[in-house]
Amino acid sequence: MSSFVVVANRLPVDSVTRPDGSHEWVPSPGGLVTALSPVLKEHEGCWVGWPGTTDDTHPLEPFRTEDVILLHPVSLSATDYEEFYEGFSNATLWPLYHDLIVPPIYERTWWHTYREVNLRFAEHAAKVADHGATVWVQDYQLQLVPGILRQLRPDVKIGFFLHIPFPSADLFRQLPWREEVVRGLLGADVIGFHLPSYANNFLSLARQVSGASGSHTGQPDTLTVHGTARMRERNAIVEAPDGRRVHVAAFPISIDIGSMSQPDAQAVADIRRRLGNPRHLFLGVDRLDYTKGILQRLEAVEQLLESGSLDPAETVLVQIATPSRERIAQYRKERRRVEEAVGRINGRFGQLGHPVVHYVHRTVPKSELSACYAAADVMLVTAFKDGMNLVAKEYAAMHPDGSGALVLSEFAGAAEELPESFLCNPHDLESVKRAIYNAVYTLEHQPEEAQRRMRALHTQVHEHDVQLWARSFLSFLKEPA
Ligand code: GDG
Repeated sequence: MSSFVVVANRLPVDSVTRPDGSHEWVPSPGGLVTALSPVLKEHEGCWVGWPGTTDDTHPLEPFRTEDVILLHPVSLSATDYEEFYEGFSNATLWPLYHDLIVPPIYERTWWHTYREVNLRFAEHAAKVADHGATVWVQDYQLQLVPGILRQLRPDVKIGFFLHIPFPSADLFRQLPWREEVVRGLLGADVIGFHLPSYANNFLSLARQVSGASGSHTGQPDTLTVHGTARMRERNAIVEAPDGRRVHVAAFPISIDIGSMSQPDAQAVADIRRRLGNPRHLFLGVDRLDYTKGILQRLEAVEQLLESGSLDPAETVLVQIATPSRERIAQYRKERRRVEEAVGRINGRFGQLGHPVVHYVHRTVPKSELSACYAAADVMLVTAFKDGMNLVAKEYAAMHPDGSGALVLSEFAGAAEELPESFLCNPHDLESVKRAIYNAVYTLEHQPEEAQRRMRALHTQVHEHDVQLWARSFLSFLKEPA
């Protein structure tokens, strides 16, 4: 039994098959794991999640990796994976929560599987949580867990954090199962979002979905949420149907800057040399997802090349597009469109031995990624909608000397914290082109201004790391202000 339990869709491990066919678990360190490791260690905590494989020949007993964190695997069948993960989580909730960049699919069988899988996660958490334990549930795949866990274990303290945006009430109301999702979330003691605006969206939704007086029919069509659900500064209180006070607050996530080592100057110079020492080196790093605006940034660069604002002989764009959710049709479509654009731009503007766009559709090692960040003159983050966007912060972390420039979408949560970037509206190609052009112009003609901006970005990220994020959430959960 543990006094601190993290519940997340994925366990922080990957299954790797050795050449002899046997398999081992290797840790997959991410910011969340690093931020939570000290707390997990201190409280002999554990992590409940899916190990990432639907192959049930693997034993699903609790295990530890080389690290000391105890992992409790929750199994998913191939059908669960299709309907809960690819279906409801990523073809219903993901597009709905990202403002309908593509149409969400509302499919009742997916919803039923989402409910079943959330029940399974909640039951696991209920089994391993000590009396009075703290349970921290993560993200959109598990929004019903707080509500179920509250019923199973009224003694535990429950926190929930949403890593993606929360849409405006008018969009969310499309969801046929909206009441259940809101009820699920209200099982928590604290519901955390990246930004006050997402929290406000949730609060006005809670008021709208609730109606004034609760359900007359016994059907869960109405939900009683009284009170003054209004964000004051960074937090607010909602009264849940059972009379509990639920705190709603904003905690902008960040990166583990301490674990990011600066690449040596040689590695950075090597990258630039391999790319032909371009005058302007642009970089994009994203999961290949339609929310990230990869195609639009390619088109913006293409038009700048076309108009002569950028010289193809002096320009290189490296686009790392990590494979993501490739069995979902919209992701395959996005990949096709991105790859067509890469081919077209290189066909139009590349020379033999000198493509303009270097496109990588693989996961690159962390050290190489850091070297790319450090080498790039201009980082392009042009998401149509993004909860936060850690890539923008990682780039700033790699430029302590004030070199480089960040082009950043207004629609990424990070824009709220990084106002010294070159902000753009990704829905307006002229705005993206302008931001790219301004970044290049400032670097070349106003180097002091460029340095001032990048230093401010670096300081912001340096002073607000992921450890601060985790500490703020957990201390608020312990003692809401
Ligand atoms: C969700 C929300 C929110 C990418 N390619 C490689 C690689 N990465 C790493 C980056 C970064 C992470 O993946 C991506 O994080 P983002 O925040 O940019 O985006 P999502 O994956 O959509 O994350 C987002 C986040 O949750 C946290 O709450 O900020 O808004 O959508 O760390 O470095 N890492 C390596 N190789 C790659 O090729 N090693």
